Amino acid sequence: MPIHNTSFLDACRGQRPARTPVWLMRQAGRYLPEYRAIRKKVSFLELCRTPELAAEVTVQPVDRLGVDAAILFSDILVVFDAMGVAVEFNPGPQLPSPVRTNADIEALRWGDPGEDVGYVMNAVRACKSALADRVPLIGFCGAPFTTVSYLIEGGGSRDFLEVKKLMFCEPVMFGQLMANMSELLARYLIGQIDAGVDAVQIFDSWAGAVGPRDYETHVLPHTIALVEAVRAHTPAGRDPVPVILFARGNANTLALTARAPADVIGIDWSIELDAAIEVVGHDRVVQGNLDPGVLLGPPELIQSRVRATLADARAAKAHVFNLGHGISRFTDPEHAKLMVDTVHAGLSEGA
Ligand code: 1CP
Repeated sequence: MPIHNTSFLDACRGQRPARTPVWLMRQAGRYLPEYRAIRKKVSFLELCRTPELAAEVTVQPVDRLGVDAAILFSDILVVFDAMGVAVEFNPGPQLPSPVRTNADIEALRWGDPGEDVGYVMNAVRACKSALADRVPLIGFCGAPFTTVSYLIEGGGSRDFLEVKKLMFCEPVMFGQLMANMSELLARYLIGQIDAGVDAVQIFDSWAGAVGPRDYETHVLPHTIALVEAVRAHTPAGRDPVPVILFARGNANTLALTARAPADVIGIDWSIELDAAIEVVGHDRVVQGNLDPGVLLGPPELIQSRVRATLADARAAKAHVFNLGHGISRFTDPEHAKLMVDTVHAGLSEGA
């Protein structure tokens, strides 16, 4: 069955649909009472590993907010199941045994995501069936650097000193780890595509942890390899799926990020969207970039900031409206709905 609402996929492919498509990073989650109700009964990992429940929370924001795309409910770190690396969520991720030494790295398994993380592929199928082609489904993974950062730091980090120690003291080993991760993530995303996702997003949430020179040398080549491997894959009987690359943290590295041949460049909220478009080029499709904190403000402010972002986006080839990072758990769902409705209302002629 063809998808009914194609505005998101049309924009990803460089067209300007009648209404600007919109979805929110982290749109399924703790700001929604219906999500909290399910989380009272099951742990986060059980939720990720139970396809019917993952599908239920994936559809929740589509029902409540009327967004133009759904994103698979999962986490960037479940891919560690293909590597024999344990991870706990309380609620942020924690690794009981972070990977730091040569011996740790040599002990890593580079498994088969289709099998070892088969519950994600089953969740994709359950989501597609629950969505019944109302809107497209986005699959995702972490970028090699963000994923490797969690592996080495063992959780979130302020200064990323363990990652930098390995990167600067053992650059060859670090490069090999990044290359292996990039290949694993490519197989993981291709598995999601073959299971049915309509687009994929690569989250480089910690790209801003390194300076531009180190980003260019140690990080970006592996991100580009991942984007290229995924874009080279054409699922049987379907069009190639668009790839969105979202690298957070540093407007200074945006020009470098834009070298990646992603169909859509995600923009974080640290730069105004018109300035970001100057950097990435008017021939690119952009996604973003309302500060998620704006949704904690009053309704009039939300509306005016949404309109300002829509006006800025006119300089791009096409635009997918989104936040400039994940929605805060303290957001009033009514404010998220107002954001979506204001995007859909668009700008009046000449505004
Ligand atoms: O208690 C709970 O319910 C757990 C909270 C939670 C949730 C709802 C975590 C733990 N992960 C998720 C879901 C999740 N994670 C999604 C769901 C789909 C959607 O968008 O609706 C997605 C896309 C992610 C991706 C993710 N996980 C990223 C990249 C995006 C970003 O926000 O930068 C990162 C960095 C993670 C790691 C992670 N997992 C969980 C948390 C709280 C974090 C981040 C913070 C940290 O490092 O402590």
